[in-house]
Amino acid sequence: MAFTLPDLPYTPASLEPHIDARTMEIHHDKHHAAYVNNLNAALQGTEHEGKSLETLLANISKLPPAVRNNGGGHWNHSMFWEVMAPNAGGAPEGALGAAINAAFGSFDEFKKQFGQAATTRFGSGWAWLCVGEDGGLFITSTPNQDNPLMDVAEKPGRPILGLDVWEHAYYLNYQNRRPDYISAWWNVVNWNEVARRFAL
Ligand code: MN3
Repeated sequence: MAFTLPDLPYTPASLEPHIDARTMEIHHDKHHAAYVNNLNAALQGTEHEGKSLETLLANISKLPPAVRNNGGGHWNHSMFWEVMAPNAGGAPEGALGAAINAAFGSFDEFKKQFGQAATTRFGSGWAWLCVGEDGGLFITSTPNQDNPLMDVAEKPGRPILGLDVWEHAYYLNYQNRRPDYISAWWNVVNWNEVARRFAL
């Protein structure tokens, strides 16, 4: 069973003005599609064909770079579309809100630390909110298309929120202003989906 490109769960224009339609179209239809196609090509005819993406990521140190880059790219973007939504933003409530307060002191402090991780990730990569082995939350960032599910991760964990800080995610509208993109992105975070992932 080859991997397939998931549909965007909303129209490309629906995250405007925070993320523009053209960026969403190119990001999903070209970049994410390329990760899926290249991942399938890298696995075709190998003993790893048919394995779950999570299994591949957990053993990524033993797999070729094409699987790491494109398998990470496929997992990361599949999550990214889902943790955003139109008319979203605000602050998480319930168990997730409480866990964020417990880990970071307050929601504002969490946003500050997450924004810092996203801003200071040099070059291309991702910022993550993860659940650790002890069930507590932590923030980390990874280069390129790596993620905390990979056995090569500096800080392994289960990501429940991820922010793409590759230039392709924001350059058309924000050019070099990554911090402006990060500030705007909070307005489209789908906390219901993050809470669902937290509860898994
Ligand atoms: Mn991307």
